[in-house]
Amino acid sequence: MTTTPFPDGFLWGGATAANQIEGAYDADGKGLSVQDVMPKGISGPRSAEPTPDNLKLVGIDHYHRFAEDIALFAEMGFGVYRFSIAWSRIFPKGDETEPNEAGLAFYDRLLDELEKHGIEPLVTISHYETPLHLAEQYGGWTNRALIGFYERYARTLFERFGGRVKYWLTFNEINSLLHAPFMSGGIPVPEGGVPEQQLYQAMHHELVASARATRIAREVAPNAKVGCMVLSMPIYPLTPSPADAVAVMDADHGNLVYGDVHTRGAYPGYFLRTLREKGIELDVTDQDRDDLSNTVDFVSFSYYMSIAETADPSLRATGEGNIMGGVSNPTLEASEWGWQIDPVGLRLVLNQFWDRWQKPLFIVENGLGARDQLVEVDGEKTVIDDYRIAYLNDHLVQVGEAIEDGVDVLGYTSWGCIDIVSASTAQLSKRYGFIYVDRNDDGTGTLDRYRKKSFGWYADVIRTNGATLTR
Ligand code: BGP
Repeated sequence: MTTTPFPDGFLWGGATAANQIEGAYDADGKGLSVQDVMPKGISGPRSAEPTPDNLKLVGIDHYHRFAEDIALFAEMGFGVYRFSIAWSRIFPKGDETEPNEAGLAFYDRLLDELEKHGIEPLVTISHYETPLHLAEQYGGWTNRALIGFYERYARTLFERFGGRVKYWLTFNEINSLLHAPFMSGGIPVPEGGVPEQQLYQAMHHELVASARATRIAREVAPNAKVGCMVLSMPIYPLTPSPADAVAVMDADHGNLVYGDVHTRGAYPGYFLRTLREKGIELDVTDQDRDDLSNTVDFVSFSYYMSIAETADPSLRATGEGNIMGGVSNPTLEASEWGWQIDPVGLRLVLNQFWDRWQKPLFIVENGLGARDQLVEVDGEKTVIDDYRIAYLNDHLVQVGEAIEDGVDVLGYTSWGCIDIVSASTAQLSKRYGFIYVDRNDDGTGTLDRYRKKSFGWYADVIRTNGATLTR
């Protein structure tokens, strides 16, 4: 007899983001977003305007092929699909008073398709897609005015879709703001970097905006569940020395503060100490404090890797990693992009978040970015991606362990369930999907879709509610 630790009703599915999948960057009145001028991802230079080498302008043309893609998700048995709404489709510049109806209509059609297949939507309101105009004219989230623009945008979404979308996320990986200011916060980065005072103020503005969105949802969409979304990364001490343990605690606090504010409604003492020691004085109004008290219904997070930390500056050469790096852990292997693979870290993070916040958790990103080789088997094009199956299997086994530990986990959406453009490097060759998309880094390809081996594997996992996972 096969058993599974996953509870009935566990939500299995996949996740994407508008700017990485939709393409159609200027269709039906859409304005430009920061992504439209980031042809090389986080590390490359900005372009003055959209350039043809920017793969996101076409993405995988999901804007025109969403019905076909959702049918494939349904074939795998998805119970949930996480996608983001492109802010600049709804408010092309970001500061208008009236939304763009054609943009809203697109998401109506997408939701129709999900409903047809009985797939629960999970919507990210802002996923690294700040309208470019807000970056250029306002300085992005450094400017308090963005709270009002975001509030109008969020209210528009709750009013229009609140009856059909239950799960909402306010900001993707909100804790990446200090590390990737332009992509994450629409903050133009001058030579020498953005002053810390402004970065922390931007962080405060986003936290207030997130809490306001939660408050608005309670008013206009009472059935909605609103969650925050953080980039999770367990941090291990490089050695057992107390100094390294403190270095870990400090680094952890830098990430945990976002979840602490979202779940407790106020800034924790360790964060106030950080501000004091940096000589930063935040502009916090009474209204802000009142807004922050609107705490979330659940906490969601991405998980790809763990890192190590040390107090020894001579060892602090930064390891490669997802937006924020750390020190490489000598006990772990890494993906081709240098992200250290650590399934057990996912169990640790689930336990840490549950112990700390006592809110239901949703794993909304996890997966392996890898190069795939398209081959022909029995006349069908496919990819034999055993490496991806192994990665996902081992991580899901650890989710099962955490559930056995008593952690309340709502669901799991694997990242880039269909191949999309990478966020950090803007490549298509960094593939995460169960579905191969024929598009290459030079922009060539038919955009045809093919089922990989992992497609059938994931369908079995979903069908058996995890009983086919191998320990
Ligand atoms: C997260 C982002 C996603 C995403 C993923 C994988 O940080 O929320 O947008 O793409 O990481 O990263 P990458 O695409 O750089 O491999």
